Amino acid sequence: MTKTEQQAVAILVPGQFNDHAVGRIDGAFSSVRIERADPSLVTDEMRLTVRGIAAFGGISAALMDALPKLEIIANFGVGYDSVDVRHAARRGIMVTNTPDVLTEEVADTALGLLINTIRELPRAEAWLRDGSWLRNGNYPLSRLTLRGRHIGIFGMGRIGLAIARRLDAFGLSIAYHNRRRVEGLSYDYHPTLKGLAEAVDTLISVAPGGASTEKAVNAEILSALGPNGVFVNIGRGSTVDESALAAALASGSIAAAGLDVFADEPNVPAALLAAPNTSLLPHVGSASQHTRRAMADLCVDNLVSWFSQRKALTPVPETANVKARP
Ligand code: NAP
Ligand code: 8YV
Repeated sequence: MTKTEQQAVAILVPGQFNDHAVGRIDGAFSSVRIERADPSLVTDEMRLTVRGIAAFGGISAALMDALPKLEIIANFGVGYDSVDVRHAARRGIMVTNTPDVLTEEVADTALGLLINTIRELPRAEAWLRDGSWLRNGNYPLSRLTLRGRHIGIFGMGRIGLAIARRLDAFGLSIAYHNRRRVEGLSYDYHPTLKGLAEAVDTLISVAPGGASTEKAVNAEILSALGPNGVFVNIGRGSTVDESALAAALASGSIAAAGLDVFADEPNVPAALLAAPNTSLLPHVGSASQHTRRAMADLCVDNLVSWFSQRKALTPVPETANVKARP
């Protein structure tokens, strides 16, 4: 396909999207904007012309079916649990994501969240800013410490490994749970999440969302961490039973939690907001201008490569065998 032919290819961009990505899509293709990824907003012209989607949020089977010419969904993010990828594979639609370019940023955020949770740094800063230091003296000593902790990583993939590398430098012991042992990795492997939770006092979840991890972190897993236990979630909110987490924090079944992700974003359960032993972030794991630009570039590079070379750069495993139509 020539550059001029490519400029006629219609790419649907639902909802708000990264500005740099939109600029590049506008330059390379013919972009089509709709308010949200809702099949009822698809016009007859879109049905006839849209061959790609640049996706920031969920893409349903119904939206795919409303677009008979759809060939590729380029997801802005490494996690693609909000895209109905099985339906895409059945329909021969390629799905791509943005691995690697965000790994170090998300690992940095995970470490920040872990320290904030354990050493109460956001509360200490609030103490300074609201005049409590002047009025009441020093901020109370933190009940918890990172020293001597045993860390369990649920999801020892790209980001899990980057978190582990950082924790190595902190001198902490590390173990992990995946469905499969990672070849050549010396950290203790636990074939079950329960086994991991029993062996550690600090659980960091960086597992993907989806059916296989839905509410995997439940009351039983949390109580296995023990009363000194800390839970940090930088993966997906759906992996946690949030009611059980709120109950565990309230009863002292675990000591504290740090959360960057929630089951129904941007809604955060009131019990987690009110809990004094939570440190909460609004899903900012990868949210620096630097990293979001790199994600935007990879998202758009996938579209460009698909239409110019007929090959995706970073296909998700479920659609890795999807071939471009002749
Ligand atoms: P990855 O390299 O694919 O790692 C995922 C790991 O999870 C793999 O090691 C996988 O091992 C394990 N896993 C998957 N399903 C599992 C299951 N059912 N039970 C146990 N382990 C399971 O992905 P990544 O690049 O590290 O990203 C991980 C996730 O982080 C993303 O999917 C996304 O949800 C989240 N994320 C969040 C942010 C944020 O802003 N907070 C940013 C980026 C990514 P096995 O296949 O052997 O089980
Ligand atoms: C983004 C993420 O915030 O990559 C992921 O899986 O969760 C984050 O980097 C999100 O994908 C933006 O849509």
